[in-house]
Amino acid sequence: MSSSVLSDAFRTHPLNLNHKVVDLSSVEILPDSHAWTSEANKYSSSCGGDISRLESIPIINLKDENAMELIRLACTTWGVFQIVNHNVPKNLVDEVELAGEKLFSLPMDRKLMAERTPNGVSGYGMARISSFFSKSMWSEGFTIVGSPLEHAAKLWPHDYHNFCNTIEEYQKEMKNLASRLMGLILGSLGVTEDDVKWVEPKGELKERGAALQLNSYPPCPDPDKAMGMAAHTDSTILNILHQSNTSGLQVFRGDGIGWVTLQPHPGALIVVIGDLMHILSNGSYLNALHRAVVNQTQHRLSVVYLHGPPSSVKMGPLPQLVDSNHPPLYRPITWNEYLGIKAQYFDKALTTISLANGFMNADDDDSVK
Ligand SMILES: O=C(O)CCC(=O)C(=O)O
Repeated sequence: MSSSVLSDAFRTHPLNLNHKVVDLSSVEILPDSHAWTSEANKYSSSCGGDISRLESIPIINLKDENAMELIRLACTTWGVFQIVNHNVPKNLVDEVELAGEKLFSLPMDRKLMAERTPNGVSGYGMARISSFFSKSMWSEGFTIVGSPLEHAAKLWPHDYHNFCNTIEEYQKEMKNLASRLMGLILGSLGVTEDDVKWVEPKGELKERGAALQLNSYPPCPDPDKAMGMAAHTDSTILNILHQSNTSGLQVFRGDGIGWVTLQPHPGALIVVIGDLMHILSNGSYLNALHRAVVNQTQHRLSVVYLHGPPSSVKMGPLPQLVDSNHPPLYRPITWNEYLGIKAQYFDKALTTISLANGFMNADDDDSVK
């Protein structure tokens, strides 16, 4: 089900096909197509504001008895936090990173055999958000929705089992961790999982709104002018991100602090609050604006688990968080509809469903499940 949700939204708003996949490992001079300047785009690194060295993103021990309160604080000030003692085996995280390295180091003609089609969601290609920008990003990606088998068999016709086993094992661990995080995050909002039954529907991974995204950022000849992944918020409830031991992920603090680099912390996973959790929390939890920058010498890799809701559920601010002093800030919406709006309006998507703007269709007043 999740694959059809994602495909439908992208099929309605196809990718900008002007972006060609370029073999970045063989490029010695930054081509104009990849040169971001402040004039060219407000999302480029050269005009992104200060990089703060004074602030650091919270690291939360999930075994800490105050974990819920710390999560609340992190979600209201950052919209992102790192977690340790999360129970995901270190060797599995190492294996998934190695699987990603093996994939991205394949020759380009082999990777293109598993290329994502303009109408598809799974497979090899550029960052999904590329279609919103006139400049190309200095990265390549591989998206897995459901089983990795079809594409893995194209990449390694005789030897795809190890890759598939590792990915499937990691997907299972991420699904469990996402459920645990949902319990903690909802708890930190004063809501129980029983209040929000749709959060944990029974069913297989393939029926749920989830995807795994591998991102690769090769060394770049002119990193100050390039952008690994342009600034965006995630269209999910939350994402769980592992980054290899090279920094590059930056989070924007809107309260005058600017861009803050998320330094790799041994054994930590990063939790990024997405647009849908921002809506559920009635605006109190921040959907982190983040981007990935590149460097001249080191290859960087990230593995991102995207956790979304079941496709058919209309969700809006949780009723427990709404009263006469806290009117609902957004109209209820399904994930499918939201992905379509995001594909069209990108950073303005939330504004189009904001009730503060008086924007509301006659058929949009269903109560939240
Ligand atoms: O690679 C990173 O650190 C960022 C990835 C990301 O933001 C994404 O996949 O949405």
